[in-house]
Amino acid sequence: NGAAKYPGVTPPIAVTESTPKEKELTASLLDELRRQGMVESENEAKTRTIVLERIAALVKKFVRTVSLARGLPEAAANAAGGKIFTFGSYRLGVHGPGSDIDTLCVVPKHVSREDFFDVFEHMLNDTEGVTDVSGVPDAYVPIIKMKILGIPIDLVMARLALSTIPDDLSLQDDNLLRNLDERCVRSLNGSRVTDEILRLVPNDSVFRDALRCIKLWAQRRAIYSNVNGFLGGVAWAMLVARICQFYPKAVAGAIVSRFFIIMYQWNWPTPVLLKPIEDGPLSVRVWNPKLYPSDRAHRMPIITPAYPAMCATHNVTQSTQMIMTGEFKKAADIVDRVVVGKANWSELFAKHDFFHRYRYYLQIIASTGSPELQIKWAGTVESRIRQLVIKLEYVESLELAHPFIKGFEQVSYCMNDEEVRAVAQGDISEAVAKRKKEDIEGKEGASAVYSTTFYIGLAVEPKQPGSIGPRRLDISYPTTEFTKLVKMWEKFDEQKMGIVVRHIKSAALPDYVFEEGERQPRPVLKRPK
Ligand code: 3AT
Ligand code: MN
Ligand code: MN
Repeated sequence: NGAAKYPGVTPPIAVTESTPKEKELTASLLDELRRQGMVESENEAKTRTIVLERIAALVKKFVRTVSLARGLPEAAANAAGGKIFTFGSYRLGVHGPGSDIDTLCVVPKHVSREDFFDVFEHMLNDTEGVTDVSGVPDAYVPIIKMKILGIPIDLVMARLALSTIPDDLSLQDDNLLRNLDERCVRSLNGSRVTDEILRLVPNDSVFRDALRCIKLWAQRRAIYSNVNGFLGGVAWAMLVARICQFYPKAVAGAIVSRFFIIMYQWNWPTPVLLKPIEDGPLSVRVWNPKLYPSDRAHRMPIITPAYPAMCATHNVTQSTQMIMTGEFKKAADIVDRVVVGKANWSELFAKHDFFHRYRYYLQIIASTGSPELQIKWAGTVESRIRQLVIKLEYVESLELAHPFIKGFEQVSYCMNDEEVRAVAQGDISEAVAKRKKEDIEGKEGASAVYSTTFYIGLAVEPKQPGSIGPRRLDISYPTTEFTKLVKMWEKFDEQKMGIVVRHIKSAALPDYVFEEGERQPRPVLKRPK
């Protein structure tokens, strides 16, 4: 029985070995990925190993210290253990030179979350080579961010209902989740999901190479972002894993070439599953469109393989689905041409054309007077942008609302309130744009304004033949509703935070959205008669 040999919810499509031609294509694809700077040097890889050894040792020291403080005898404190697991791109083996290392530390039951943000955070601060330590204990997944030897680390923690954490502990058993704090269950999830994905692909190195390629493609095409309604790293990984399951013997080039056409033709909302959804020991929700209307609303469900199964693509909207489908098609066509020798792999990684594509754009400008507050405010605004996109999708004559995947940050030095107001509205005069920090130092009434501008491209339906007059696009309702929505944030303060939505023609896009030389020369303005 061939089917049972391979992981997946269906038998593979083909179990044949790749052809010499496909192997050749794979070699040229991997060459291209190296040319694109996607692969780190041996030295960097070594540093990462050293960093991980350091974290592992620090976690053990932390557990021992707390154990002793709780009155455990020396022998028991030494046996208490403590273990780290990695997840994210590093665990999948698809990290780039600038990537962080996402790390989970698992501690025994007598070590608390308070200890983590108190004892451990202090310990980190006192350790040489560790810099930029910052704990966020009240996050949905509480986290300590830091750098070790310059490499960014995201560290989360889970406290298990065990008195010791042995070095060979595996997190696969769902029963480990019993009686845990919700935050611990969430912290364990990232690692359990990545481990399960790796367990469910037939060949790790084929999966890695193919995923590296898909990640780079999605980043270049500006469709790599979970918050904005596209797909994040975990979702892209699961899609590639599913294609690997369909072709267990194929090489990476073959996986990539099948990927785009299969995803283009996928019969959404049929979910992408790497294994059957299972029930488990907790009373938590498992993704189930038959039971939950909100799960039924998922347009491109891609379901995580570890219990409790969740949808990794909750944020996809009608517009972002259309955009991704269009990108799958374009990529499939490029790959077809690569296969027959009429195109180069580099074409697949061409930069997106977001700022050339539309005639009208919405600018969403979030501003405050301090860098710390700005991070929080801009993050809040960004996380609500998909609500604006959904409302825009209801506007008659709007075909599509295309959110760009990142905001543009600026600092403007203003001499007075009038300038501050203008900047918050998106009007940065030449005088303000030129001003430097030193220019306002010590000046009374002067201040810095931090702003982050997000963009949404608007595709307007072509005018119906025979209709009279210009097409009117009324977006006042969605934009007003959106401003109201972001102002409902519990920490919103009208005095300190600004939010402005305005629509502009493409010619009014600021230079900073373009790369050097990317902008087409502007048409010469007609002189008024
Ligand atoms: P990079 O190579 O680091 O850019 P990555 O896939 O590792 O890519 P992240 O480090 O941002 O991306 O995320 C790794 C995992 O951490 C993915 C997800 O399980 C978890 N994660 C990321 N952001 C959040 C968040 N805001 N809340 C909860 N979990 C998150
Ligand atoms: Mn990461
Ligand atoms: Mn991270």
